[in-house]
Amino acid sequence: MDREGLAAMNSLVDVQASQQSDLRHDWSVAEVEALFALPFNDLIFQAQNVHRRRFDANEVQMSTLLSIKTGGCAEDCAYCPQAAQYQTGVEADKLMSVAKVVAEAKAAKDGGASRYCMGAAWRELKDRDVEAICDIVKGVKDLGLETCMTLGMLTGPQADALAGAGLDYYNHNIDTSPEYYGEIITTRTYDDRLQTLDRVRSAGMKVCCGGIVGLGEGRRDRAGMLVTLANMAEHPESVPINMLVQVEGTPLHGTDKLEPLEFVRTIAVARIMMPASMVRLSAGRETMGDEIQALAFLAGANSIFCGPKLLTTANPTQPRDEALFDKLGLKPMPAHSHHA
Ligand code: SAM
Ligand code: DTB
Ligand code: SF4
Repeated sequence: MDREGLAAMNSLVDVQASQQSDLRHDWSVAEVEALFALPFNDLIFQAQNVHRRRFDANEVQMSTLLSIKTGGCAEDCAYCPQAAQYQTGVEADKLMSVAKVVAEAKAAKDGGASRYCMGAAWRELKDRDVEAICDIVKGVKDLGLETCMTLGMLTGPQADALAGAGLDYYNHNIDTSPEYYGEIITTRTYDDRLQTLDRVRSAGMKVCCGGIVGLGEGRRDRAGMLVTLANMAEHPESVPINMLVQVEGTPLHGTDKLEPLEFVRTIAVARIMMPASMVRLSAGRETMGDEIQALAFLAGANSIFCGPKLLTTANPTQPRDEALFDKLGLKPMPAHSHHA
């Protein structure tokens, strides 16, 4: 290598090293509350700066969701229309066939999705379903899509089996702060969640982990949730920030709505704390105006769920999202270019 080549290489190594060193894992809740309390313009400016160091600020990664096993869930998550004990009108269904899932995934790919996320309303994955789930992963991967699954709690060997089948991401949300968790779910603990996340990491899969705001939690809980995420040994590669979709029949239906600009602040703080992660403007877009979505992108969100349905509730249709992207000059992020 000539001298210029070596200099260029060294400066690249320096940039990479300085980018690594700005990934912190020692946040305190008080410090994060101080970020939340910044003047709005200062917070958004800081988040944009962090975002632009690693990402093209006009690119948004698109994932599509499919519920491969709907309803009848044994857990009591107070936000969830799929919990068996709430009367929400969601019918319990069996696990979808491999052929049906692959056909749905192909349609999503044709619609521009780069990642296919499949969710099951299970408390935990059962060993008897592992083979069918692995076949689904292989079928969707063969289409050239990235794969993500969310199936509830996993044992170590189950996580290894999913990784072996080629599953790229596992989604498992911590939902809220450790202090507020017991108000929302009583059938499992925060530690159960963290244990599954450890198993996903140990198996070598990428982690998709985030939470929900608008559950009636306080700002301190939003800060506490982000501290849990950012203080993990490695930041989750993907951080979905969901705005509660209020569903009639769930205990949280009728909860005071979160102020939309507080939602934008949560995205901005997540971006600042986890600069290299994909931050997803997740559930809740259906009832959000273009203005709040535009602010969320400005605050550093760079991923969305596209397609007319999340798991059981509505999401903006493709024409509506295309119109939004046109207005904002946004473009879909190409597959496999997501990691800063
Ligand atoms: N049963 C598995 C589990 O809970 O891990 C996977 C499916 S579960 C429906 C996936 C995630 O969706 C939950 O962790 C929660 O964060 C989110 N979610 C569920 N219902 C929601 C709602 N009404 N509004 C916003 N997010 C919701
Ligand atoms: C995530 O954080 N949000 C998605 C996905 N991961 C699985 C689910 C949102 C579900 C919203 C309610 C519903 O449609 O049932
Ligand atoms: Fe079940 Fe997941 Fe819904 Fe909780 S969020 S009730 S675990 S489907």
